[in-house]
Amino acid sequence: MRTVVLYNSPRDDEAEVAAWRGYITAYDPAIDFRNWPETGPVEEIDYVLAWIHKPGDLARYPNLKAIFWLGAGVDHLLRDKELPRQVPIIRLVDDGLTAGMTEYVLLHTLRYHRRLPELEAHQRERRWHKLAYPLAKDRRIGIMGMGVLGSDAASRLIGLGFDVAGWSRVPKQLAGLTLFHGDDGLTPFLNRSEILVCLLPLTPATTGIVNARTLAALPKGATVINAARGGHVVDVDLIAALDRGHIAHATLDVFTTEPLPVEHPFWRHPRITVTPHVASVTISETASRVIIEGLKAMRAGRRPANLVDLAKGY
Ligand code: NDP
Ligand code: OXD
Repeated sequence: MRTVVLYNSPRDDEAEVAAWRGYITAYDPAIDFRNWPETGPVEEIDYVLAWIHKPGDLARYPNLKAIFWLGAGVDHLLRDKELPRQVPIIRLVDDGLTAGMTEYVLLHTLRYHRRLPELEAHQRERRWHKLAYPLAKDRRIGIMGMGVLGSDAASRLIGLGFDVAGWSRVPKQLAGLTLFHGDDGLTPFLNRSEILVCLLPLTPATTGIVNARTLAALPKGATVINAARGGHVVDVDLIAALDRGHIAHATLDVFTTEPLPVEHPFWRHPRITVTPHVASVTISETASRVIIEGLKAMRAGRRPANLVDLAKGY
């Protein structure tokens, strides 16, 4: 029987769609690969590959067998009030995506560890001034979110000799890491985090988690890297903590409104680095392999990996 796959990522350009078409049809030339909004008869659609789709659209396909989400964070998808909740959702867990995020976390933690923002400020003043920095073993890094991305970044940082702690929802054990969990673990985790990295999913429980109270729990002079979702940060609280000098610098890749509006104060704050949601990007070359494994599992009646748990919200 014919399988119809609908690609539903309206922001992608033709080259990106063509790449996905190539990978999926190389796996099975009999797959009828369609690109939204050219859906054809909606009852023919078996699988959707989606990213930042038009809310409500996924309810239009009565015979949908699975939604393959082309990103790791499913918050946009779960905000869709018409999401067909009985359809399995498979999120993206892909070595390419993980490697990209780990590079971003290493780039910015090393930048803070070696005090690069201060050296850059000195360069602007033509000031030759050597700044001390601790050994990596004496630098405490805290990663909120010990999932696929957080644990990979943590293991690379441990490899460089850093003193790394992680915070998760439920207890876990990972070699070489100091681990905290749950509400009770949050304050002790923050108290020791000189460089805080947010790699949490955006859920009702984590929305606004980087706020006046949690920022105040970090050591004075701490730095913050948010590569998860803009909704994790209370923008005004972060700016207040920076302006007070409690937080030394922040690197933000994600924002409540994207693109970040031109008038937003983050753009021109002297101690904020803004990147345009590029901490890691989905690369079809590696991501398509994972999607194909998921398609194979679904077509063979097996349970695919990386199913989203709607009750947990990630
Ligand atoms: P995972 O689902 O693998 O990991 C999520 C982690 O967060 C888990 O350790 C989980 O705890 C923890 N967590 C969830 N809720 C809570 C809570 N209430 N309290 C404490 N810990 C909690 O996700 P990934 O690592 O794959 O991705 C993380 C996020 O990164 C994505 O959701 C996405 O938003 C963001 N992202 C951003 C990108 C970018 O370019 N900026 C690119 C890719 C992803 P537990 O282990 O106990 O379940
Ligand atoms: C993702 C993202 O969730 O790109 O994968 O933000």
